[in-house]
Amino acid sequence: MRLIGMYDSPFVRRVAVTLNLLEVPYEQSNWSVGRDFDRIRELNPLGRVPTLVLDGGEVLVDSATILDYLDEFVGPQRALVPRAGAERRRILKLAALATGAAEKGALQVYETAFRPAERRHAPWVERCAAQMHGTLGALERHAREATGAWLVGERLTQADVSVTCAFTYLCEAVGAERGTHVYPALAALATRCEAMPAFRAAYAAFFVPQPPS
Ligand SMILES: N[C@@H](CCC(=O)N[C@@H](CS)C(=O)NCC(=O)O)C(=O)O
Repeated sequence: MRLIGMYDSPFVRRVAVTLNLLEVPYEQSNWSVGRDFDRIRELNPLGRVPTLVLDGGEVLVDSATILDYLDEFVGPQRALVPRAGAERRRILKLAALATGAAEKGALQVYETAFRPAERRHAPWVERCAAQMHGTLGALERHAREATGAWLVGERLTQADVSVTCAFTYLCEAVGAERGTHVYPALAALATRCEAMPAFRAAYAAFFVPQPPS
């Protein structure tokens, strides 16, 4: 398998961490959505990462679709999301909230990376920031109230992976958390996860995307 995209993207990273946790071998093409826009579009008409190229040449797009495939690939005993039931719904909801918050963070980054200063619209950025913080607040409450060893139950799931990848990105790229006091339960989860080899092997410091020249 070949994973297209850089590890400073929370969407690419949750796929890479999942591949590592599930011990699925893969190659990474460290392509940037700015610099390598054209060749990403040859594989994925959206010009987005992550894009996953399977060994037979089939191309999968969008991190949620890719993660669903990886769970199917390793089978239900090792999957990071159960096939059915209340735990599945809770994990998918937390993962969707986390990636939604990451999308709102990315929109704030793009406003400065891709839009000229005179075209920026402060109310739009404020709206994105409010959505991001509202969602991080909801995730923080969930993390505080979790009764098991992890966000959902006693084993690490896709909720922990996605929340950690989104939270680390939002702290580094958008300054979502100024010190551990704002979202302490999320910070504790991220510290725990980021110490794991599967996360460490798929980390890159955030790099501001450059528009194609
Ligand atoms: N919903 C998508 C979001 C992926 C996404 O937004 N990726 C960013 C990189 S962080 C990207 O490709 N941005 C370039 C663009 O949308 O033009 C997913 O989960 O895979």
